[in-house]
Amino acid sequence: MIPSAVTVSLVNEARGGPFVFWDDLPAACRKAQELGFDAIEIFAPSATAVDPVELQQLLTQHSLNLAAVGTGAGMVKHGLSLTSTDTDERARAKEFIRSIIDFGGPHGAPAIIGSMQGRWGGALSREAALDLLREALNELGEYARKHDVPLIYEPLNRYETNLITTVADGVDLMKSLQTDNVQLLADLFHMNIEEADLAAAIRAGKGHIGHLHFVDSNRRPAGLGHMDYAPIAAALKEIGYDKYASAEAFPYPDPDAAAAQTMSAYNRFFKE
Ligand code: LER
Ligand code: MN
Repeated sequence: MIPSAVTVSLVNEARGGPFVFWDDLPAACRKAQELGFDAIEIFAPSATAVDPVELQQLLTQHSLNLAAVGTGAGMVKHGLSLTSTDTDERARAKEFIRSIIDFGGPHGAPAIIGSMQGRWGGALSREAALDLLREALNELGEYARKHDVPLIYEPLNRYETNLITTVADGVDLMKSLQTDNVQLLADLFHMNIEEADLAAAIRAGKGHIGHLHFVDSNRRPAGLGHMDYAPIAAALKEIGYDKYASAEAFPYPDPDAAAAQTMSAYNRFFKE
C-alpha cells in the first residue's frame, strides 16, 4: 500500500515552483482531507514558521499525517549549501537542516535534502564535493535517528545539480555512507530527464527508495504529461515500496484542480 500526499509551500522565494498548495496551511489541510489524501508534505521557510501545536491540531482535525518536510528554503531563502567551500556556510547549512529535522521528526516526517546538496565546480572538484556531501549525510542521517525517522536524499536533474542525478548513482552514494539511515527520493520529474528507463531505475533502487515525488514529465500533476505510469507502478509494487507518493507538481491549472487531478491519477495507478 502506497499512501498519498500533497505538497504545501509556505516559502515566498519559491513562488513559481512545483508545489500544489501555497501559503495557507489550514486551507491546504482542509482541501487535502476533502480529496482523500493521507498526508501533506510541507516546504517551510524555517523550522519556526509553523507552530508545532497548531500543526498537530490541523493534522488531527483533518486526519492527515505529515509525509515529509523540505529543506530547500535553506538554499532559496538563506543561500546555504552543504557543499559550499566556506566552512562556516556548511555549518549553517547543517544547522538549518537539523532544525527542519526537529520540526518534522515529532510528526514522524523525514526531512528531504534536495537543492541543499549544491554542486561541484570552480575550486571544488566533484570528488571533494561528494566527500562533503557524504560527511553531511552521515552526520544528519544519524541526527535524524533521535526521531526514529530516516533522512531523505534526492537526486536532481542536471540543471539543478551536477552531483548525483540518477537513482543508480544515488544507490552507490547510499552504499558509500557509514550511516544506514539515509534513503533516496525518487522524483519522477527529475527521473524523466535523467533515466533511460524509469521502471528499471526504480527496480535498481530496491531497498533504498524512501519517498516518491509523484508528478508528470512536464512537472504538471500526474496525468497531464506523457509519463507512462503503469510500468512505474508495477516496478514500485515489485520492490515492495510502501512509502508515500507525494504530489510535488506545479499548481496547474490551479491548486485545487492540480490536487484533484493527482488524486484521480493516484486512484488509478496506486490505490489497491
Ligand atoms: C527540486 O527540484 C525538487 O525536486 C525538490 O523536491 C527538492 O528541493
Ligand atoms: Mn522533488
